[in-house]
Order: sequence, then C-alpha cells, then structure tokens
Amino acid sequence: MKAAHLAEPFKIKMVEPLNMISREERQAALVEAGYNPFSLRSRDVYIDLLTDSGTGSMSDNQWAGLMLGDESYAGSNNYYHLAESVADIFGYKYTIPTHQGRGAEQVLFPQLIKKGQFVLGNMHFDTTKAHIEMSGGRARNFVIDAAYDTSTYHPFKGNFDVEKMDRFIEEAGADAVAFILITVTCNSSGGQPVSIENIKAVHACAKKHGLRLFFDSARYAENAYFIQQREAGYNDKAVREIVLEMFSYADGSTVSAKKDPLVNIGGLLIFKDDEELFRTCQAMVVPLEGFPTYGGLAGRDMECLARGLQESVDENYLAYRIAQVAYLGSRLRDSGVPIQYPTGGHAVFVDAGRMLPHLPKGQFPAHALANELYIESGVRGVEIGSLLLGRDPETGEQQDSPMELLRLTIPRRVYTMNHMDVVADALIAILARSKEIKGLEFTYEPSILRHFTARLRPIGNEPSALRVA
Ligand code: P61
Repeated sequence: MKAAHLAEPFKIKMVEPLNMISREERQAALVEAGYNPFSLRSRDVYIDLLTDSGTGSMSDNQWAGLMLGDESYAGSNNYYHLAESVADIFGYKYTIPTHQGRGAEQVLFPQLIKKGQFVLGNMHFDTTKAHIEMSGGRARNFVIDAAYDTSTYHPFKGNFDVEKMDRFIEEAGADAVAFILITVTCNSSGGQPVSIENIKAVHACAKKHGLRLFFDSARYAENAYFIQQREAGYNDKAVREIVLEMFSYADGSTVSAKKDPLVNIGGLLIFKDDEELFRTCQAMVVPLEGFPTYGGLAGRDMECLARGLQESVDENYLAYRIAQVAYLGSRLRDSGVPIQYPTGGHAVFVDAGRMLPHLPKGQFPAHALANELYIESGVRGVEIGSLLLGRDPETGEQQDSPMELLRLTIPRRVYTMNHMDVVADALIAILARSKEIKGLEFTYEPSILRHFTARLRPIGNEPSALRVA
C-alpha cells in the first residue's frame, strides 16, 4: 500500500540551520566517537534520528505558555492547569509531575514491587526494565510472536499473548506478580500499537488475578490513532475518545512527556482514582523529584506540557505525523530495504539482521549499519539489538536479542518530507553494497547500559589507523 504524502499542517516561523560536513569529516568524527553515534557531537550530525524523545518542536501556543510560568515552590498555577489537562485527556483524578518518564518509574516501582516479583509487560523498554530490576523485580515480556516476524503484516504488533501471560500467572501464582504494564505504543517491537480488544483482555486477566494494571504511555496518542485507523468499530471515534477509553482500563500510568506530549523535558505519574497509592507516591516524590506540585519541572515547563497534551490528540497533526513515518517506511520497503512491517508510529525499524546476513549478532549488524548510514549521509540512527541488550548480569554472557534493528526515529514537527527522502536515498545506496559492511568489536565495553558509552572498531581494520582513545 502506497503511503500518503501529506503536507505539514503547520507553517514554519523559526528555523534552525543544519550543519553539513563532508564525508571525510564524518569519517574522522566517527573514529573520534569510537564508532558509536551516541558519542558524536550533534553539530557533526545532519539529520538526527537518534530519538523522538525531547527532540520535537513546540508550537507558538506552547512557547507563549512558557512566558506564563508561575515559579512558586508550592501550588503553582501551572500545576493546576496541568492537572486539568490530565483529567481532560486521560480521565484521571491524580497528577504528579516528574522530570521525565524514568522519574515517574523511580517513584512508582518501589511502591509496588516486592523483591523477586515479576512485572509482566508486552515488551519493556530498557530504562523501564532497569527500574524494575533496581526495585528488586524481574521483567517478563509477553508480546505476540508476530512482533518478531518483521516481514509479515499484523495491525497490532504491540499486543500481548494474553493466554500465555495467564498461564504464567497461574503457574507462578498471582502473589509472585507485582503488576502488569502495557507499553503504548510498544517501542521495542517497533513503535507498534496495542488494540483496544487486547487492552480489554489484559484488563480482564489482571482483574481475574487481582493485579493492578498500568500503562507506560509515552506514545498513547499514536497508539489511539492506529486504533482509529485499524480496529473495527473505532473508525468514526475521535482520537480523544479512544485515549479516554484506553486509559479507563488501567489504574494509572507513567508518562514520558518528551514524546507524544510534545515537550523537550518532563514526565507524569498519574492515577485514575487510587487515592491511597497517589498519597504514597506523593510523599516519595519529595525526596526523589521535588515538591508534589512541581516534581522536577519549572512552572513554565508544566505550562508547555499542559498545552502539549491538548495538541497531542489533534487529528490533523496525527494524520501527518503517522503519514510521514509511513512514507519513509514505504520508500525503504519498496526498494527492498527490510523493515519492521507495518511501519510503527514514531520510527522506522530497519531489520539489519536481514539486510546484513553475513554479520553474526555478536558483531552488532544494526550498529554497523548505523555507522555506515552516518558516513553515507550524516544521518544518525540508533541500534536496538544485541548492543543495547547487553550481557546477562549473572552469567556475563551476551543475551540473545530477538531482533537486530536500526531505529530511524522521527522527531515530531521537526523534519520535512525532503529530509525523509535524504534518509531513504542513503539507505537504498547502502543496500547495493551492504555485503561490504564490516562487523564491530569492542575496544571499551562499559559494564552497564553499555550502548551509550561503548567504544568499538570495525573487525579487520588496522588498530593503528583508528586513533581509538
Ligand atoms: C527513546 F537510547 N525512550 O525511545 P524518559 N518508556 C518508554 C520509552 O520509550 C522511554 C521511557 C519510558 C527513549 C529515550 C531513551 O537507552 C535509551 O522520559 C516506552 O526518557 O525517562 C524512553 O522515558 C523513559 C533512549 C531511553 C535510549 C533509553 O529514545
């Protein structure tokens, strides 16, 4: 199916020049960065697709809100406006602002997890998994098998295999489970949505076993848009209504506001009606994040977020947003570049395992592809595969990554369709010579979250030529 080429539903009031350096300069920058795009300076990147987190453009309305920051330590006007927006968009009674999504996780998780308990999810994102483990818990994934088959269409590759999860709870016992967490959209499986039908089934399973249900909802609006487009019975419902319905099935949510809510920094911990849990978390937020009416954010940040939440469910914006990502996906797919199909909400995930079959997982094919893309075009993507997954903390063995993906993450309202063409043309050019791409080995491997600061080199290159620090 040909993706629509929708024009931007905004005009541009301010521009930020992009720095364009030569291929030779990019080669030198990558060597300096230890063959790790995370260590590149942003001025050496032309189109930055590392993440959609905190990289979006705010609207004129949000910038105007910035000037209305009430920087009172307690009881800021902007907090009350934010809580109103939360009630309006999610239908939830209680709001705690946090500095970002992981701030909400570090407040909530220790309240719910007893040592050794499981947290069941479709597919936990890496920092979320880390917070579960830091609270003494064990993260388990129950996404449907179709999520791992990048070439076959499934409308909801973020869905849970609810039967499998139910069996797990039966066997382990409900006491062994802390809570269930639905990530919408499911980042790790490719920005893939979860259907309402599946959310309802997870809700029923949670109820049956007396378990709490939470969302990890960085990309709730994109998820709701996919439901509107793909799920029977939701075509004529507004995205706003769908978001309200989605959230009605959960007890609360952690939210990274740096994604769908369109701000550069911020997060939320919100509860439907559980006053007791809200009060407990409110007490804990003080030492961890800040006083409960600012939670690590300036008043002006909360104002931008209150407004961003409203803009996140604008249907013209969402239609353009999803079409832009789909356009990049379809250009790549039409030219034979293997991607997670269908294209997700916030990113195109290139299947580097299929594109570079000559490279074993241990040589990090998706990271090698990210480096090649940077050299070719100055575009920075990010590996979601073996390098990110890392080693088993107990055995020290490399964990088995189900997929080796290069994520091309599209910031919101930042790049145009012409930029998407630059990215597509570069990857299509690389496809023709993909057999020449070399695998990578470490010159420095940090013990935790190694993908951020690791240093590597291409296997077979002369170390003397690399100037590795
Ligand atoms: C991202 F390279 N995501 O996708 P915070 N839940 C979910 C997320 O996607 C998420 C958080 C919670 C990022 C940023 C990132 O190794 C990395 O506001 C579904 O970032 O604290 C963040 O929200 C956490 C990039 C995170 C990474 C970890 O790009």
